Amino acid sequence: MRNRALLAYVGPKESRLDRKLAEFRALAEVAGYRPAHLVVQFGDPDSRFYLGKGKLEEVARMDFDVFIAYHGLTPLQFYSLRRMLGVEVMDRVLLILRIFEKRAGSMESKLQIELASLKYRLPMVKEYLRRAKMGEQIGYMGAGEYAVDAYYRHMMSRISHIKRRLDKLRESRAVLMRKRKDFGIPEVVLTGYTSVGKTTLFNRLTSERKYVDGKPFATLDTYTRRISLWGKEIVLTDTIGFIEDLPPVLIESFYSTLQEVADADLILLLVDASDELDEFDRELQTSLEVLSTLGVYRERVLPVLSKVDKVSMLEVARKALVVRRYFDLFVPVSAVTGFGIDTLKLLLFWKTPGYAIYEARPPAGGLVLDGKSYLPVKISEVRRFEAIAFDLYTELRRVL
Ligand SMILES: Nc1nc2c(ncn2[C@@H]2O[C@H](COP(=O)(O)OP(=O)(O)OP(=O)(O)O)[C@@H](O)[C@H]2O)c(=O)[nH]1
Ligand SMILES: [Mg+2]
Repeated sequence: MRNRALLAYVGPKESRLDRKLAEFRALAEVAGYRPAHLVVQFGDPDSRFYLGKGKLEEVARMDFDVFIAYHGLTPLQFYSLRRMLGVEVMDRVLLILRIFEKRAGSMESKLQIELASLKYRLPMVKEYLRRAKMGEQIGYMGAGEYAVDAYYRHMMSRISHIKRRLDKLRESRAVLMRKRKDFGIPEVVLTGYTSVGKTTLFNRLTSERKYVDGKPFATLDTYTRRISLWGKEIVLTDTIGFIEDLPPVLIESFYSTLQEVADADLILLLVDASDELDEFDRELQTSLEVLSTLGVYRERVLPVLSKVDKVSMLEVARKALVVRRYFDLFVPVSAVTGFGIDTLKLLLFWKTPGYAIYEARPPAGGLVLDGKSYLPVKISEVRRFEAIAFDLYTELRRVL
């Protein structure tokens, strides 16, 4: 198989570079490549070849089938590298798009990905066309000027066709969402960095068996399920994960689905409690940035510390301090052991609007939360229920 990849990074020396490169490598693997070489060069990327002259000569002697740059390449860089190296040239954006292409399930996400890919490749094709017009032998995908020109026009018409179809699909989804809102069913969405455990938690809360793995972008489609909490119906949605340095073209076309999701009543923001402290902080910040791009304000966000089974309580408390810089309230959970799930359910009940029930009875034998039993209580008023949820939460915070 011709899938040996050379991964190239040209940029500043930073403390978190190892992490970035590990994520880069994971992305390449998920896309189906075998990372054979990693070339790192500190400094500014070369405007023509991305790599500096010396490094480029070194690379030209290496054996690989595809060149993948960490940063987004300019049309000129694509063109020059391809001519120089004679292999397929990609960047991180195309890599992410390749993963999306492989994994997209629904018609809507397929169209969104194709749109993003067309938009991203358009300037490159333009560059080839410009050079062909100047009389250069371009050889884009083995084609001459006429074929590239035809391809360019095909891309343009495909873009407008996809846009129209997406508008229609979105309209029908918006109608569905308005209907749910009319019925007063609150909407809750799970968001957060890729691999934080959104789908695992979704499965736990809904008894679903959606696909989970430890690699980036396991989930691409938004899934929605209805759950019942002490008689109160809630619609829960699982979403695509965030990633650092998300290419704007992807935010634009793909995340418009998230935009609708962002209109939810409550947004659960998962952060992985088992990550190193600085990593944890970065993930929280990246997620908050994406959410603010989508126009989500913090009042509607409930932070969830995931995977707490992997670390000590002391460690969880350290992470909690970081979260408290941004939020007053948070809930630690483990979707694997079930720790904190009951508290999360109470908070979901408590923090979503449209209380429809005025009486809720805890299960016989009392309410069991995180392995502790609470006295059976009869709740005849929602306000009182809120107070209990709050007491339990305060108790948990005291323990932590
Ligand atoms: N120990 C532990 N592992 C967990 C927990 N939740 C999820 N995981 C693991 O973390 C990895 C990622 O889980 P997913 O649920 O796929 O994460 P996600 O946020 O949906 O990821 P994307 O869909 O890629 O954005 C998997 O290997 C899970 O088994 C948890 O509470 N504890
Ligand atoms: Mg997922």
